[in-house]
Amino acid sequence: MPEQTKPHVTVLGLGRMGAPIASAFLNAGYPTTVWNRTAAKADALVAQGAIRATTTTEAVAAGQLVIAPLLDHDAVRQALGPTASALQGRTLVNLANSTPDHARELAAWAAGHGADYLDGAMMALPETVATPEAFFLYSGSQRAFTTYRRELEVMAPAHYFGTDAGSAEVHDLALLGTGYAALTGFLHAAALLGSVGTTPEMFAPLAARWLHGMAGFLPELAREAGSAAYADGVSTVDLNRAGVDSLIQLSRASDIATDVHEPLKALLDRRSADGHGRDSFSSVFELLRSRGT
Ligand code: FVH
Repeated sequence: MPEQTKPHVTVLGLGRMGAPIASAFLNAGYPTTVWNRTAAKADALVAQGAIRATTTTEAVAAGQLVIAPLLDHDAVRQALGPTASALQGRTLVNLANSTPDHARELAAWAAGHGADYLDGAMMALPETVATPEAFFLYSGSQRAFTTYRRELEVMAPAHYFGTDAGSAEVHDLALLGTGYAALTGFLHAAALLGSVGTTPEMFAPLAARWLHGMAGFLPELAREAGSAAYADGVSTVDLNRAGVDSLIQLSRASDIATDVHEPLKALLDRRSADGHGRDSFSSVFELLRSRGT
């Protein structure tokens, strides 16, 4: 694509995520305007070729595509509040972490001021921006996603979850929940291993290898939960109930908190008591899913 056909991009917020995002657009040859509440954070980007805006209104007016990797919902409202009249005809991509309802509220607010709105969630660390390791989730205006997909992919591979602006945040929270369970499990294990002299640093590579293997188990888990077919699983409720029970007993004996695994034990106990001990482990899904689905 010739340079002159690239849309002008504005990046509002140059924190740990915003700075590498703005830098990625500059590296990709996009005319880029930047704004940050603490103005000095723009200096390095201006040296790289970015245009400095001194107000958010000036920043929004400069860009057809306005990307906001700000701290949170309040920061977005405070930064964008004064810019309402400049938003007409722009596409706003809100990358701040927020709730689905906040995303929907902003979508309605942006639409009320004549802007297309995409809500985004960044599944990335600052150093992985603009690498294939990162991926960003989007929902909201289909037109915005289609029109600016190439620009969105400058930041990270882009996944679209439909026109409900809150949907990207729901998927973001679902992924965070998956990660929290694994990471909390790791911290519990590291505490447990302290009693036999294995440090967290020594354990981390082993845990990473195990989690990699566990990830390979996800398609089977998904197939079973998706079709409610739990009869042929190789790893049953009762088998895992015994495993989790041993883990809790060892934790108690080692004076380590059992808070991480007690809830799982309670779910497995319930499944077993309900006569599903020989079903696959994945049948715990029946206790977690909404009764309405
Ligand atoms: N950092 C991470 O590892 C994670 C990776 C996954 C995604 N999260 C979310 O990304 C959003 C931005 O996070 P961040 O790490 O870039 O955050 P900071 O480095 O703290 O930068 C925050 C920027 O927001 C500006 N800001 C804060 N409050 C206001 C306000 N009231 N008005 C205007 N701007 C505001 C702040 O400005 P300043 O402090 O430099 O003046 C920064 O530009 C976030 O949702 C993560 O959950 C990050």
